[in-house]
Amino acid sequence: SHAGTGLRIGIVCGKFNGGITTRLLTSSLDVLLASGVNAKDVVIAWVPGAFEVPIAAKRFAQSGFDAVITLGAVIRGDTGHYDVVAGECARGVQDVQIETGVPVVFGVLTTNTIDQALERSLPDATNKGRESAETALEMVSVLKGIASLS
Ligand code: INI
Repeated sequence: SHAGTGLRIGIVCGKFNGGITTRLLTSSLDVLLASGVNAKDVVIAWVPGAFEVPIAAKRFAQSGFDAVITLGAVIRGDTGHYDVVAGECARGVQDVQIETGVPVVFGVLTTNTIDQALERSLPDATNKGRESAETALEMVSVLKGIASLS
């Protein structure tokens, strides 16, 4: 597939639970590069945790990137404020894509246990980072298709 040729993609990746988020990032990059995105056109911003994801995503969306992929891992077992961190991250990410019109993909795992997070970041087709990169490419294409009708 050459769906990614010429695209600039921003990736926001949480450092919190970095062992998991790195697995998501690796799979995301695999998909992007295989689709024809040039490595120099992929910019990665590491943020402390999921709560900081939306503001970095917004900066990418305002800076000419074609799509933004957000990657993180919020694990309920680890935190008393799981619902706040996960909820605010999701809300912020959706706000950014609606406000800017740039697709911002939610590749933030929200799980009850570390085992569930590990399962969703295996190096196979079920990896959430892989799925997120595929969604980013698909949404760029969908939005271009809609724009071409007008
Ligand atoms: N951030 C995460 O990305 N995942 C978590 O599981 C998590 N927990 O467990 O608290 C987490 N907290 C940090 C948060 O995202 C912010 O970095 C912090 O609150 C500073 O704003």
